[in-house]
Amino acid sequence: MNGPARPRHAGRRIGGGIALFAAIALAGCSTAGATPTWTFPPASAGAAAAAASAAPAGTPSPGASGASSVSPSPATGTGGGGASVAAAPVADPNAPAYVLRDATAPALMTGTVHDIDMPIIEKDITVAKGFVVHAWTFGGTVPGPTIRVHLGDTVRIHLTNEGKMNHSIDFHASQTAWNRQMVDIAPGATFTYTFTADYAGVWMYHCGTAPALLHIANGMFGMVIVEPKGGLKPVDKEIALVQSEWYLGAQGQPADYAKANAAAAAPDFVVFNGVAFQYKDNPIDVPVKGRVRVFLLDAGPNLDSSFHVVGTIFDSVVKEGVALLRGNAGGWGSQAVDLSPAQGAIMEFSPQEPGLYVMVTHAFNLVGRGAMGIIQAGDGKPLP
Ligand SMILES: [Cu+2]
Repeated sequence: MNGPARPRHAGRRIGGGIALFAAIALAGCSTAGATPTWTFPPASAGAAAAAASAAPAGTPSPGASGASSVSPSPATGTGGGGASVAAAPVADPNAPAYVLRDATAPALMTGTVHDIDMPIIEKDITVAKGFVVHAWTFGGTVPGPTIRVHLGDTVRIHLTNEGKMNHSIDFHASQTAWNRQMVDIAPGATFTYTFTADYAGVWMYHCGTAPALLHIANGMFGMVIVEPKGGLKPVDKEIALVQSEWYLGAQGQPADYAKANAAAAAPDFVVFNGVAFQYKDNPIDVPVKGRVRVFLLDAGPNLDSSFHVVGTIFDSVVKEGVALLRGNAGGWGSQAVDLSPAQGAIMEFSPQEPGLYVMVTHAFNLVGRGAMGIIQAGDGKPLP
């Protein structure tokens, strides 16, 4: 379950997944109704401190990319500009453990018309061990819930702004006027954004309220998957990943606008699905020689992704509507898929032997900042 977005009809569940993830050696699982929520066990302060200090080599202290190395840019948008860069926080050993997000892609929604409740919620989220952001969210999670529909479906998103400031939403899968539907929603107000899924792909949605940079940097983004005509073929494992950056303010505060707005982006963390290194700590299980499909969105707000899975080759890639097809006559394959902010892709590969396959953005200055995870084929043990 990716978040508390509340579909209004049975069977139109958001963020549901297949049960393969159950095999992962996680320490804690609680259930709320029918939707499992995976979390780490509540760590004692000492354990949390140990975990924070045990971060892998290369894990940045936010101080390393903090105030001294970032020059705030002049304000070019509305609001927030020109502020000095916040003092970089240090890891808080008492910060709550992060909530693991199931990387399993949600199931295709049933039916052709979808009513989805998506409350806008401002809340504290642990984005890396020891670091808490007062995030602004769609549905209470960062990223917001992943929505997966058929080509041609009608999607109605019912938003209620439970926060303290204006927010809005912009679905890249839609074709609509900015000043009709991407409007500010005041605190306490509701708004329904309606679109038809006219084109297949992996699409971004995000808050567009000024400064949009800050609203995206503070967590307001998510993924829409529109399946192509005829649907996607079943595979053994589907993974949905959103790459994004965190530009930390003080502990427990929103992202730092001046830091996010710097011309030379220097994020504290670059993450898959909102949390640094969560899939390094909790590898994603796939079957040996099974087919694996990855839905990837680069939410930015600023940096590109170069997605690569060490030891595999993508035999099928659809990036922004351009396809490399499995079994093509020339025998072509792909090693890394480049996505600029707001671009999406679907990649497929098959791990050819048991063992561990590291997924990264191949911009290696960002790998040590959290954009790294492990895909485990079989029991993870390499062949002798
Ligand atoms: Cu917003």
